[in-house]
Amino acid sequence: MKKLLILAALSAVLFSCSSDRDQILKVYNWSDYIDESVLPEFEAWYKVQTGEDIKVVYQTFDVNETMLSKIEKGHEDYDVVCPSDYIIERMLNDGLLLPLDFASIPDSINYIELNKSPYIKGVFRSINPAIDANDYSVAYMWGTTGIIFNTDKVTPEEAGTWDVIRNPKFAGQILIKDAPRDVYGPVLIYLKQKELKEGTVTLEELMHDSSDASIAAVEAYLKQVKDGVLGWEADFGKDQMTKERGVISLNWSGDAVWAIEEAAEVGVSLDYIVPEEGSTVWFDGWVIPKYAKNIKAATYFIDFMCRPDIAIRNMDETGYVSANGAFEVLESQIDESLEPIDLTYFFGPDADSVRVDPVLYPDKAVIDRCALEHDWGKDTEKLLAMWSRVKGDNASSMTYVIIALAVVAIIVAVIFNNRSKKRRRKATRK
Ligand code: SPD
Repeated sequence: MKKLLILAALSAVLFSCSSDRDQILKVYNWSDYIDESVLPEFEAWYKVQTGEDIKVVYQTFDVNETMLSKIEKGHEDYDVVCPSDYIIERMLNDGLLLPLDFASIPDSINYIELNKSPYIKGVFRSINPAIDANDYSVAYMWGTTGIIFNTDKVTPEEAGTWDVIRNPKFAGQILIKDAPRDVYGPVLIYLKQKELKEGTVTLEELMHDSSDASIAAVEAYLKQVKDGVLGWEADFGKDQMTKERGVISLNWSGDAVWAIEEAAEVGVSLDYIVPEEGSTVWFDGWVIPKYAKNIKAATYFIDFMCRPDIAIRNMDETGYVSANGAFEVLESQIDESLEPIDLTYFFGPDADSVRVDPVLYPDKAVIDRCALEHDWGKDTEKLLAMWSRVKGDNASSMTYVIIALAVVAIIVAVIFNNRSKKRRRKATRK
C-alpha cells in the first residue's frame, strides 16, 4: 500500500511537471529584436486557436556564438531560437534542428508559405545543397553589413570603402561589431579586391575561406585597425553613433535604420553605406532545436511571427527588415518622398518602382555585390582564437597599465606608511 502511494505521488509530480512544461514556450532571440508587446498577444492568440494556455519565457543573446554554445554544449531546452544563416547551416550539419511541421497548423491561419519571398526561399535553399534549410527554418529579419557614418564628419567617399575602419582621421571614433564572422567577411573582401576584380576568386568562395593565410591577413589588418577603435560592441554602437561619440560604425543595416532615426531626432545626421568592394548579406531565422520541449507552441509561434501585422510591428520597433514577402509589409514602408527603387527581386514583378528606404531594402545592385556567410565547421575555432588575439591584445596592454599603476600605488603607500611609523616612534622616544 505504502509503495502504491509513493508511486502515485511520484507520477503526480511527473505529470504536473510535464503538463507545466506544455504550457511554457521558451524563446531565445537576439536582444532588441522584437516588439515585446507581441508576446502577450501571442499567448492570447494561441489560446483562441488551440484552447490551451501558454506562457512565453523570453530570453535574449547578443552574439550567435553564445546562443549556439548554450544549445550545442549546454543542451538547453529552448523551444524556438533565432540564429543567423551560417549558424543555421552549422546546426543543420550537426543534426541540432527539428524539421518544421507547418501542415499541423490549420490553413486559415498558416502565414508562412503564403508570405514567403521567393528570394528568401532561394537563399535558404542555397544554405546547404544536401538539406533544404526551408524545411528547418523560417527567415525572420534580413539585411546587409555596412558602415554607419556621421555625415558632418565623414564623406560618402570616405565611408564607401572598408578601409575607412583604419583611416587615421577617425581614430578613437570607430565602432566595430563584436561579431567575428561579420567583420572577417568584409575585411577579407577588402583585402582580396585585386583577385575579385581579376576574377581569380569569387565572393562566394571568400565566404568559405578559412585558410590560415586569409585568417593571418585579416588578423594583421585588424591589428592596424584596433588602435583607432572606440569600442567592440554587441549592441551599444547605434547609441554611441547617435550621441556622436563615434563617427564610423561597422554595423548591420537594421541598427543603421534605428540609429539614423534616433539621431535625426536630436539633430545628428547619420547615413549608411554598403562599401563599394562588396559585403555580406545575412538572414536570421526561427528554428526549433532538437532539445525543445514544446514543439507545438514553437510551431505556432513561428507562424504568428509571420502574420503580416506582427511582422510590421517588429520591423517598426527594431529598425530591421522582415523577411516577410507579403504586399502589406512592403506597403507599410512606402514613403512618397523617397526615390523609387526596383525591388522585384524580393517582392516580385509588381515591385519594380517602390518608394522605400534603400537602407531597409537594398536595391539589386547592392545585393549583387554581397554574399552569404557559410559555416566553417571546426575552423571556426581558428577564427575565434584570432578574434581574441586581436581584441585581447588591447585588453592586456590596458591591463598592464592598470597593474603597473596599482603596483606604484602600493609601493608609495608602503613607503608613506613606514615613514609615518618612524616619525611616530621618534616622537614617543622624545
Ligand atoms: N539587435 C539584433 C541584431 C540582430 C542582427 N543579426 C545580424 C546577424 C548577422 N550575422
